[in-house]
Amino acid sequence: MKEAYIAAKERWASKMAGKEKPAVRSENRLPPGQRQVHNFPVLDLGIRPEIPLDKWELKIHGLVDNPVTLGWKDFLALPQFKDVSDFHCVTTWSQFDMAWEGVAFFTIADLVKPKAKASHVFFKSYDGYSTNNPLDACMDDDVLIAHSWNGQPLTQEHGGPARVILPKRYAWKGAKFIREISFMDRDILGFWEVRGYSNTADPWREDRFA
Ligand SMILES: Nc1nc2c(c(=O)[nH]1)N[C@H]1C(S)=C(S)[C@@H](COP(=O)(O)O)O[C@H]1N2
Ligand SMILES: [Mo]
Repeated sequence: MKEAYIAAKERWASKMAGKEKPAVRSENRLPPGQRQVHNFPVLDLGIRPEIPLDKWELKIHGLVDNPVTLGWKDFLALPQFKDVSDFHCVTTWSQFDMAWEGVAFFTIADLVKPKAKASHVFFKSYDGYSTNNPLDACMDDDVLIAHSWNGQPLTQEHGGPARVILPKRYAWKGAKFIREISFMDRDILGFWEVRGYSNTADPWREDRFA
């Protein structure tokens, strides 16, 4: 696990330095049971909260040495990260080459300094949504809190001001309208996870439902 972490952090560092070559993507990018779309469907709970940027806050706390609450300017002042990844929704659509910009999860972790016993992360959103992930899954080179997509600020329907992107999991594992990130020493289930969705959510193994 330590080796996987170091390898991921190395890949991330080379992306941050702008040294990453264009990603060589496999021929077989479509996970089983998925179909490629070229639009960007919207999936939400029917609530699209309106959060003025001067009221927006991201609280990051729990088992960390340095809990913080970021305002919008604080968030934009953190090192910025751009990455391109594929997006897989459990309702069987996938979209390739999504260009995200925001703050890498590695940067968030370096800022708050998770304690050794932190093993899971719980995400809460402004629309009442929540989701959970193992810390290891968050510490990958393609995980970020995005404020822009394809060069434009995230629209409200797609989770603006900011949303979590976790490309290696089904998209419900990435919270739109992100409000709070809690580091924990146990796993608690989020909105869809308590409603029968898989907790692992790996598109390549079709972990759709628990
Ligand atoms: N806050 C919040 N985040 C959310 C959701 C939601 O309803 N509320 N839906 C999830 C689901 S099921 C998917 S597929 C993606 C959809 O993102 P999109 O609407 O930008 O396509 O967001 C995920 N994150
Ligand atoms: Mo979804």
